[in-house]
Amino acid sequence: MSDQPHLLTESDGHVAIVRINRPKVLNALNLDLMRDLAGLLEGFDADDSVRVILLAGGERAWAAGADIGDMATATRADMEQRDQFTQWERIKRIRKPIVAAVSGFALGGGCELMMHCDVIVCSETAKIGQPEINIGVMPGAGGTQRLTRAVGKAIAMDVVLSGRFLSAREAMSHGLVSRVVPREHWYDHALKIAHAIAAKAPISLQNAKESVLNAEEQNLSDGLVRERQLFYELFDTEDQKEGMAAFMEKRRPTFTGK
Ligand code: CO8
Repeated sequence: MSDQPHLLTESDGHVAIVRINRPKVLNALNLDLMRDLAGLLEGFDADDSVRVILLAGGERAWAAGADIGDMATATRADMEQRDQFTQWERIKRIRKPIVAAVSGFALGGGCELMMHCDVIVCSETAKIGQPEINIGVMPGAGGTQRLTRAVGKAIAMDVVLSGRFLSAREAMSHGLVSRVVPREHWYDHALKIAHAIAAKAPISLQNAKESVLNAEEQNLSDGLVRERQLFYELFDTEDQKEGMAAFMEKRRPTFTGK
């Protein structure tokens, strides 16, 4: 583990692990943490030995939102001056798959951070919501947009306007999370899934991630055009040759990321 106190890092084969570590405030996301998180993720994105990033919280909280202490007395000008959403944009641009290991509270900015991840593995204990309405504000790091795209207007309005929490099962049934796993195995399961993804061809993973994310931003025709380009690109890779040869030869492929 590294010595960045609010973020712990570890590497496990091709999986880089980041754990949010502010348990006393339920992993509230302060400005320094978000800046450091963006920097760490960019470092892993540029590191050829890393194929997948696992982003985990603690057992009681993935993250209970932005740090309210940072914002309680802020003016509009203070908030604009901080330009904190730059960090979120940096996280949005990470090309490698990010697996979220979520247990306990994923609220406000915590839910928004979870939605920046690609595969969301959730303990059955998870409580997910956008409760900013209870403290006189509203989601600001993509909550109204990504939540609505994920679950549709009816549920998004309910969650955002009432501030109620979704259980893991509800979140799963609405398409907000990828998998719900037993509480005692939430972390191990997420790590296992990260390793399973890390065994795939790295360039395929990145192209596929880009293409799926395009579906949130582009219209169908543009998304299909880009998908085709990304698909063709993969035929320039050694891993495509290896993957298809391995299939024909009835053996497991060995992917090198080339
Ligand atoms: N910020 C700062 N401290 C927090 C936060 C938070 N978001 N959440 C919890 N804490 C602290 C509590 O103040 C408490 O500290 P202390 O022990 O010193 O009193 C400690 O964590 C434990 O919390 P509770 O005692 O409240 O624990 P409970 O089990 O009773 O309640 C809850 C758990 C329900 C999660 C409750 O703590 C809660 O409601 N937290 C706030 C949730 C919230 O409103 N989140 C949204 C915040 S605003 C936001 O995220 C906006 C994002 C927009 C942009 C992002 C920019 C970075």
